[in-house]
Amino acid sequence: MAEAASIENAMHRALDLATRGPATGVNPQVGCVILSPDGTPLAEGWHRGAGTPHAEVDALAKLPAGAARGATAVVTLEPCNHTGRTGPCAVALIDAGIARVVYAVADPGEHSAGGADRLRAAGVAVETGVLTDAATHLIEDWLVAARLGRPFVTLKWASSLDGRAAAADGSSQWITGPAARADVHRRRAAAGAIVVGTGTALADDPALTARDDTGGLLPTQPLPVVVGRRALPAGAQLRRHPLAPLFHPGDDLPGLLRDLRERGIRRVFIEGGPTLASAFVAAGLVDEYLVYLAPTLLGGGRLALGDIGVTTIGEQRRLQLAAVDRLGDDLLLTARPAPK
Ligand code: AOF
Ligand code: ZN
Repeated sequence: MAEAASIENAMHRALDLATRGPATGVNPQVGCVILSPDGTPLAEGWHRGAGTPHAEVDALAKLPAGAARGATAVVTLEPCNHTGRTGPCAVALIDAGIARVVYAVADPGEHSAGGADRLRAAGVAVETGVLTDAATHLIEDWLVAARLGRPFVTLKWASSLDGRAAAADGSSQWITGPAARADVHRRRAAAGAIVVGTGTALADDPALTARDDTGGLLPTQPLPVVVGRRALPAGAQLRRHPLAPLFHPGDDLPGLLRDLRERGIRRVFIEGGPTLASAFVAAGLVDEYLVYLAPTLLGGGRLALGDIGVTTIGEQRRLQLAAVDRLGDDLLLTARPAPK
């Protein structure tokens, strides 16, 4: 039987293969490696997006009939159990005579889940827990959509070392340096939408475009979304965004996120201000926090967040630190809600 080290190597390879597929659209990125019983790679496959074969079927198709008998399939996502645009991968693996399946992440899909049970029922050895964190990270936006029916939400702010997001007079440009700003623009381009409140839209007159360091537009632009009831002036920069801004007058943030998901948006970037950011935090709708921390002091200016429903220490929102990166003279802290 293929040993743990060759299984882990194959999962690393399957993760690489998965990234060849599209990171947008309704389907996840999935990769698969088929190993002979002694651990030699026999075939590789990956998913190329909705309507095309799944990774397991893509890999099996590269083998002559009978060649997968007794083999191990290493796949980044639990093989599916449904007939959608393609047949169930669990059945394709069983029919090919696969003896063992190792997958990294369970499929939470309403219709597709249950592949592991189906494989076990057919006598296939099924294991999980290999590179699960990396595989989860790769498809985190798709997993949030499958579990919660909404896009993955990133909340970003920049603050001074004393935790201020603006000076006492409200001015906030610029706290961080060029490397941190370039990082924000790259992340804007990778998001489907950028959301701001009308307070920020009126006070800062942001363009909400994703730009390179010469000010040119990056090839993909997020949909600008403005939440609140106040109208923007005709001359606002946002009115010149290449995509017509979406105006959302209500406080119904889950409704807004559902609407964005229905438009095919998988990642949303919340850029403030403090009222909107606090509302997302209070509603438990933030999946990832990006805090750009600049070595400067603003004493007395406003904070990044206001009321998030925490009044006593026992109610604090504990986060997990996922990464610390230095960007020029600034730090980027990436944090996620602590698992419950
Ligand atoms: C797998 N392997 O490579 C992928 C899976 O509409 P369909 O038929 O393409 O099914 C899409 C669902 O199948 C998707 O929501 C997810 O649950 C699963 N994706 N499963 O076994 C794959 N891409
Ligand atoms: Zn499948």
